[in-house]
Amino acid sequence: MFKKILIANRGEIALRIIRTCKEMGIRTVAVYSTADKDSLHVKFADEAVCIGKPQSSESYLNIPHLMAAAEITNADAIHPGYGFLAENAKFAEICGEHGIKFIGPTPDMIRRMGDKMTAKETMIAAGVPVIPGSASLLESADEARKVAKEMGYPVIIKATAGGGGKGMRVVWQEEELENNYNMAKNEARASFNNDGIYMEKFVEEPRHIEIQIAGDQYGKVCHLSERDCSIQRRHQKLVEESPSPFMTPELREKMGEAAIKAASAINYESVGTIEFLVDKHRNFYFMEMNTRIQVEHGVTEEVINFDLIKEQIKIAAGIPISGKNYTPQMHAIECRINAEDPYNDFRPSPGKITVLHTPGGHGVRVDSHIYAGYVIPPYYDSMVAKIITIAQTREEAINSMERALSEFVIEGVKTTIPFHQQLMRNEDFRKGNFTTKFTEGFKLV
Ligand code: MV4
Repeated sequence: MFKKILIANRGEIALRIIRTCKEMGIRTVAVYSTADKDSLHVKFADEAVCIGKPQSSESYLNIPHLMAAAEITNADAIHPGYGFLAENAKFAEICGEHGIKFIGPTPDMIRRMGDKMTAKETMIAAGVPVIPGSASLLESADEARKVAKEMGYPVIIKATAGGGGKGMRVVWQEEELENNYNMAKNEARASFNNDGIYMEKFVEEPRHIEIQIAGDQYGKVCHLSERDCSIQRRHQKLVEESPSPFMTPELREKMGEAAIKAASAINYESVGTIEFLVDKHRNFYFMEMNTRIQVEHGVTEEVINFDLIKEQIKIAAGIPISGKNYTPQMHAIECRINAEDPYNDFRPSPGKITVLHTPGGHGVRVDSHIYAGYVIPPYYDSMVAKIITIAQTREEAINSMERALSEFVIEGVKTTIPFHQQLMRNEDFRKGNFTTKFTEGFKLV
């Protein structure tokens, strides 16, 4: 087992990783930018190294600074958390070259899933259902027109280097195709320095349901059930839950097996997530694979009573997984609390937290790095806390969330708590009657 892990991240996920390391008897190294010198991850780690200026490019994304911090502290592994360098194949490669274990998949696995068309081709070869569309990258607007005509409109054009919703264009009729083709290609070139684009049939009002998987270094892969992440706004998840209110035992079995096939196709090692789009007939299609621990991993941890960070570290250390699949035994819902003004287009609201009271009690988990007097810097993600409530039934978990949200006091900055309070009272949400379009029609009062 590793003796000392450097955590190449900040905020709540850095704390989350430190917690598991402490329980496993592993020493921890925090890294921090000058904007984060008073952060909890710096205080809770065994050692801390300043790696640069506030801008991420000067600190949390700066590979030479991170490698120097790992070398001077003698860390034998690096945990990247999520975001920042978590899905950077080059970084994983450099860690390896320095004899430091990157806690995650190999650079090759990151690359193969990072390019979306390559990932899709891999899934087709493995027999995982994918959304009908172009068999490879589009060569011309003419080809795009042909593919669209065969499938029928609406269609969606996606950037192969995109993901997470960046650089997508929905086309409703042939007259709009050429223009959208050119715009998508130019956007992809400008954003990703890669103008590869492909086309799919546009699935209207789908659900986003993802399967957590784990694979070890010996070729064994298992699934750890699903999360429903359909409640999103501008491709930012706001609420996640498990089990999905749309799930059936048969669908879980099928999606679980497809997810295992998907991960096995690349001999995946580490924890990861297979994202699916699910249509109203419960047809499901591979969308993307996330080769990292995700923000919403805690939802799965609570419904199957399992420490995913511990599993991720054990896999990286070469310990085999049990190989059994999991079914949710509880219901868990997570609300992401962001320092944003939900009444003002979710505009970021950084600044000093003057008053803080965090909820607690039965069936409530709060993962957060904030404290009274903490100053939320403007440079990074605006998420300040995740509340997870856990209960026997979905209705009880929602009631518990309403109660927990009512106890949460954060003064000094605006937060998304009012949004979540109104969502928890929404009739359609309570009925489990929602798709990825839900927040577009949601009016905050
Ligand atoms: C789609 C789609 C409909 N049809 N692909 C958004 C993020 C990226 N992972 C892919 N996304 C979508 N791809 C086809 N063929 C709709 C979306 C989509 C979406 C997906 C999941 C969750 C929220 C979403 C919001 C808007 C669009």
